Amino acid sequence: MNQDGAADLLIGSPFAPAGGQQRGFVGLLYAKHSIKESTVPLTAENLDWRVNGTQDYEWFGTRVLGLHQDGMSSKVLVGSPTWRHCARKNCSYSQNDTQSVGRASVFVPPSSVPQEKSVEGTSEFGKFGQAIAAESPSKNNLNPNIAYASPTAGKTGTSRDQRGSVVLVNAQTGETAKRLCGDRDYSRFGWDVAFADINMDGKDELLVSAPLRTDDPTEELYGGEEGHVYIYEEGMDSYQTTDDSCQLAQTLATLGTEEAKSHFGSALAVLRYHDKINIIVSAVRSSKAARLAGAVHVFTFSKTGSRLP
Ligand SMILES: [Ca+2]
Repeated sequence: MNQDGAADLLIGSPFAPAGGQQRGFVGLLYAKHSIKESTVPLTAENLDWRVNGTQDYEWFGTRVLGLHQDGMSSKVLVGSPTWRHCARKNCSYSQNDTQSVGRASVFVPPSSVPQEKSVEGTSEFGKFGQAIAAESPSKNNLNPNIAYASPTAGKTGTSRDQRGSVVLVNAQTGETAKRLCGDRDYSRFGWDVAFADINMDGKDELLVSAPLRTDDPTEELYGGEEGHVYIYEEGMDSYQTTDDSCQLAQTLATLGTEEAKSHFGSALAVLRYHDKINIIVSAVRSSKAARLAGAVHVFTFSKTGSRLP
């Protein structure tokens, strides 16, 4: 975060009281020799930088992301998925509040004042900012996007179908490039998001998980909640659906297992190793090994072809 070549530690603690009720906080611990040479008991007092949430139950720090660009100070993006639009000026509880809209705030440590206007969700109970990912800038891509997910958002601001949506926002201009939506009610599209250059063409692909997505509309006959992970190419073809503000897009590939109720896509991680990229997908309710034991699936992609171990 301070660009000295040693990786620092960013921590989110979304349920911490932080001066109220479950406001949450984020903290930053810089890598330094004093830590390397001894065992440091890590408590909130050790943090070099800390910012608290400002609204009760906003869960500030559910997602924390460091953002680095050449020649610029590193930024910290913080998601508060249960942040609400207050109806009252002093933000005390009101029945007219819009609940769990969610928002993402931007900080540049060591300052603890938000650097830019926060980005907010548009859907009541949409939980904007539950997952955030940033495309890596490259020679081929000087205008990286940030993906903000609202996994319980409806197709429109008022619908309650919980399809979920992901908004792609240009990191430089703040303009919205696309709003992708789940294709089926209650699929929780955007539960997690990640960027990774899977086809090794120098540009990141977007990964979006939908852990409750099922191919069985009855959720009784053969499936239910098996979950999918969608992979989209940058510059994907997308099309507007007729009755809403969402877009559906052509996928490069879809990952999944057939296991019902496994919630494939509960979390995503990307691990680069030499010339390979590993996409790690958890299925927290998998019963393959033992009842509800959970499973982690690793998909390895390389230039010479991909395989499914
Ligand atoms: Ca690529």
